[in-house]
Formats: sequence, C-alpha cells, structure tokens
Amino acid sequence: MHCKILGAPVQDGAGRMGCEMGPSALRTAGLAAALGDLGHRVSDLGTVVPASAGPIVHGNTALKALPEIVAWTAAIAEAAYAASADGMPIFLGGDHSISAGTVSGVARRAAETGRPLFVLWLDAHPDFHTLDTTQSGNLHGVPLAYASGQAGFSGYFPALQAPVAPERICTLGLRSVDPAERAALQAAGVTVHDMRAVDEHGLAPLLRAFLERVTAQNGLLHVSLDVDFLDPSIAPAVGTTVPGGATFREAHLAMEMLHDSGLVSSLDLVELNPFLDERGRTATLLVDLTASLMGRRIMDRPTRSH
Ligand code: 4U7
Ligand code: MN
Ligand code: MN
Ligand code: MN
Repeated sequence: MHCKILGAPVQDGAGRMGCEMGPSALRTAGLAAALGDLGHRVSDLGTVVPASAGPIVHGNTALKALPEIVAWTAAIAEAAYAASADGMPIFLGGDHSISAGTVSGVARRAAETGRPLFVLWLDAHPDFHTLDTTQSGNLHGVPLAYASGQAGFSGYFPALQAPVAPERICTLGLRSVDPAERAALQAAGVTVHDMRAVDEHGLAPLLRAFLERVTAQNGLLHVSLDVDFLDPSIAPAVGTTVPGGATFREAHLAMEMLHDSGLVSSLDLVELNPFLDERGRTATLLVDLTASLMGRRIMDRPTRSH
C-alpha cells in the first residue's frame, strides 16, 4: 500500500489552542517509520496551506473562526481529492474541523470511481451540529453534518460535490451528544453505536455488522479517528475530555478488524493536542493504532481478501 501522509495543522475549530502541533507530534512519534516497517511505501506530502479567508457574516453569533475554517475546508478538500487518486491518504489533524475537507474530498473521488463511500466516525461526539444548532460555536463540532449534506451550510462552506449518504455513516464510541445532534442523527438515519452499546454488546459485533454492509456494497471506507474516542486515561492529549471512552484493547481491536476487512481507503487522525500530552504517550498510541490498522498483528491469522 502507498501511504500518503498529509498534515492539516488546524486549531481554530477547537475551543483551545494546540492542535496545530498535532502533525508535528505524529511525525515525531514515528508514523512514517511505523508504516515503512510494515512494508508500506510512505510519502509525506507535507502540509496543506489554507486559502485566504474573506469576511463571512452568519446569524449565529456564537460561531468562531468561520472564515478561517471555510478557507481551510476548501484547501483540505482539494488536497484530499488529489491525494485519494491512488494509495491511502492519512490526514494528520489538526482539530476535527479538517474532516469537513477530508471527507468531502475523498467523497468526490469515490463518486468518480462509482464505488459508494462509507464513513466510520470513531469519537466521543457525533460532530453533527449545523452552523445554526451549535451552541459552543466551535466548528470541530460540525464536520460530519456538513460532509453528509445536512442543511444550513450552503452559502458558507464550499458547495458539496458528493455528500456522503447518512445511511452509509456509522458513529462508534459516542458519549457526549447534544439534543439537537441526537434529533438530527435520528432523522438522517445515521447508525449510532454509543458507549452503552459497546459496553452491552462488545465492540466487535457492532463493527463487524457495519463492515459487512460496506463489503456487500463494494464500498470504500473512510475512517475518522478523534483522540477523544479513547478513554482519557490512556489518551490525555485532548481538549475535550469525556470519561468512559474506548480502552486500549477495544481501540486496537477496531483497528485490527479494519485491517482484516481490507476496506479502509483513507484515514483521519484528529484532535491530538500535544500541549496537553504526557511525554508523547498519546501521539505514540495513535501511531501504534495506525500500525494496527495498517497490518501490525499480534499473531499471524488469515486475512480476508476483497
Ligand atoms: B470533537 C460539543 F457541546 N458538541 O458542539 C460542541 F459537547 O471534534 C462538542 O468531537 C464538540 O471533539 C466536540 O462544542 C467536537 C459540545
Ligand atoms: Mn470529533
Ligand atoms: Mn470528539
Ligand atoms: Mn475533541
């Protein structure tokens, strides 16, 4: 596999500074070497440069840094579209607002190939606010709503060329959902596996059922991994700490199952705030999880081929 690393050092979408150091920390933690050791070809395509931000006026006065995030989204979407022509793009955030660009860019590419794009959203939060419903105004809380074509973004964010059908989206790990998001997720038909479901059923059957749907439709799969999917006790480098997240083994198991599926076509590693990390342990964990996703295994076992 040709892994293409692309840095998107965005922090204006989060409530606090620090995520712009995310790509540096992931590179420092040895992402490229870990992928190379697994036999992959690795290219570091460098850092996305945002378009220039013009003034934008919106009725929701809580919104923060709207022109900046719109400018980043346009540039990241172009970069994601270009990078996904072949190989496996790995996008290094940056806060989760980068996924407005990454998902819309890879979705545009998928539409050209004729294969349906599915999205697995690993996160404590669904990030399903619109520009009208967000109360914090932090735009890392809206990318999934935007990329799936929810109303209220047009005229502000770049026009979507290929919205991801909500029925092809699975959120896993949720434990902080605002009332407006809960209603919108349900109305749109997004698959929701909250931490309650993970506790009750275990992660494996939930993820397996989704992967079987992707396989049945010969889909491509974009995985968006927010650091706060993980329990803060193992991943302290987050601004949005929510207790009760995925354990070390749950997270690795998800990555191992994703690898075995052979379905993953692009990946986001987002919301790492190195300013809040402890001696690089969260960055190192993200590199190890990415290695599991890309084929590092405990023991040899047969891999399903697609
Ligand atoms: B993240 C929140 F209110 N929903 O809108 C909001 F709980 O990318 C959190 O998943 C958003 O970390 C979290 O600000 C965005 C809040
Ligand atoms: Mn998120
Ligand atoms: Mn989150
Ligand atoms: Mn967060």
